[in-house]
Amino acid sequence: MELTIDTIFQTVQDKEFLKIAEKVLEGRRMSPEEALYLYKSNELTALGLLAEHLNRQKNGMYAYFIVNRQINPTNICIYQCDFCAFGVKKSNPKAYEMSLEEILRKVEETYRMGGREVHIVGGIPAHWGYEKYVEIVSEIRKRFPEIIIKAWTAVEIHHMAKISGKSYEEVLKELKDAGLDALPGGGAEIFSERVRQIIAPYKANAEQYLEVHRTAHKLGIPTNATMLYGHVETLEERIEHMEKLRELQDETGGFQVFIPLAYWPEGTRLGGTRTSSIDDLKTTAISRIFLDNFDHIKAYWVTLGEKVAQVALNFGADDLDGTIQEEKIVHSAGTKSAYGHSVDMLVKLIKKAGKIPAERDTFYNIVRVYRKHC
Ligand code: V47
Ligand code: SF4
Repeated sequence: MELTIDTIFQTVQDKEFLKIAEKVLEGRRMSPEEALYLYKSNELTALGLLAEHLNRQKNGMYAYFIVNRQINPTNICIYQCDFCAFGVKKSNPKAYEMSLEEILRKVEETYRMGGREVHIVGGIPAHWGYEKYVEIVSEIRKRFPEIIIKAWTAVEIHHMAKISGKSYEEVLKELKDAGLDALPGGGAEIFSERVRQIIAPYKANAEQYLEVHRTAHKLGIPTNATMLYGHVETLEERIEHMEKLRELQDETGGFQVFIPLAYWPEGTRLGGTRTSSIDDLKTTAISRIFLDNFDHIKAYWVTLGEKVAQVALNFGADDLDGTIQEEKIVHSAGTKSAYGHSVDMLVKLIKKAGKIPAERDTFYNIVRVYRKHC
């Protein structure tokens, strides 16, 4: 018997699951109630297959990565979110702040080794003025005209608007003129106000996060979107989060990728336990199916760990993020993944996951494909 998606699905006993799968395979949009059903269903392999089928329609056998570096200029942060072990008060012995020269040295190192992107986010110190954020971008742009600058989360943009008295549009225009190319997706956490009151009551809320991204898209600045899951949120709240992103993407089309971030509890005030691999794979797969208007789903190896990230590349994800070089945020919270990876290692991880490694830029333009013989 020829193995087709139909014959594989014959092994699935759950009639409701099959109805949802059929609907999705016909190209129809899944409802929040159906997404919740998939979370509660135990048909893990069929769920993975369904998500992977949809991923291959969008991305074929490619799995993407980028040669990049994360730079976190400071860990001093006024917001003190309870899930975050990275942001500390200025008086904390672990507090640090990089000088502009230090930041530029890191960018130079990245540029020299063929890096295409710097991903810059950090804590939010009370003593930083608005000009500091603009200066970091403009100095990098002056010295390195070609490097792609993906910098400042919506939370940082909201903060800049607050301290400068400018609108989101004015701040984003000024940053774009200074050399900003894209916004990362951090700061979204979970949009539910109930959850935000518990884990991050002080920083930009859901509406503000979404408005920053809406404004960026309007100005032609592409952005990414994240969801931090596995702490105090319900499954319904995860789906509501994805629904808000799906709605905004329908409106603007400006999101490039969705990044589910698994919560790490070590050293945080919130505490809790790690997510299970089953939850990680279900979340990857359901996001691939639910976010039908997103081209890419990231299996972020830092939060998933390299091994689960490889499996996630067969559960609907198509991107591993990058070489990163120096991840600090999730390492502060206990992740056991590496701090960074070489290109060789990422290529190997992707090949062993059965996919074709495609090196990309920030905008998902392919710059090199690593075929079998490479
Ligand atoms: O917003 C903080 C998360 C995010 C913890 O846009 C934690 O391409 C797990 O957004 N356990 C920052 N996660 C990282 C981020 C990101 C990473 C890679 C690529 C992109 C992109 C964006 O890290 C924060 C928060 O959601 N985070 N603490 C923690 N304990
Ligand atoms: Fe600060 Fe961001 Fe950490 Fe919140 S998540 S404490 S805003 S660094």
